[in-house]
Amino acid sequence: MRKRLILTVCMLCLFLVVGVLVLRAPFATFGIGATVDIYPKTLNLKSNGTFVTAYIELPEGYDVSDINVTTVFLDGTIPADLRLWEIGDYDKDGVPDMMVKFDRQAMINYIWTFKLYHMGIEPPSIPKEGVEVEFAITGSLNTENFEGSDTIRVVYHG
Ligand SMILES: [Ca+2]
Repeated sequence: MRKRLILTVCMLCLFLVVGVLVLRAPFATFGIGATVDIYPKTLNLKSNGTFVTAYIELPEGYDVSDINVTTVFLDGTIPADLRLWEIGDYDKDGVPDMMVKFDRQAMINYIWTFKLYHMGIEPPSIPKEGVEVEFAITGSLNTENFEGSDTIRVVYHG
């Protein structure tokens, strides 16, 4: 009788723990909604530029200078350059933003391999007007994560 009671209590605890984990999961992965602006708005896959720039703004109550730049990634794959970040207000809207830079050639390789390939586009078949590609930028500040995304046009001109 006692054994059954203990077993029941254990089962209830297990359901509780699993329930909490399931409910928490979506919040844990989503994090703070950031506003992200990626430049250039049109990226030529044949260009020899060095960097792609992104500006990150956080909602009220969060400070971009708390962002740990070593945690900032484009699509969870390409790390932000650790030397070239800067806090400013590029769009002059009174909300501070963090500028980060990503290696352009690494990004171009990533676009061919993981973006266009999955859209069924291969080098010769990229449309003349280009394609819209969305990128997510994620990172953390203190103990929280943020995530934001932006869409840019990708072209392939000689
Ligand atoms: Ca701003």
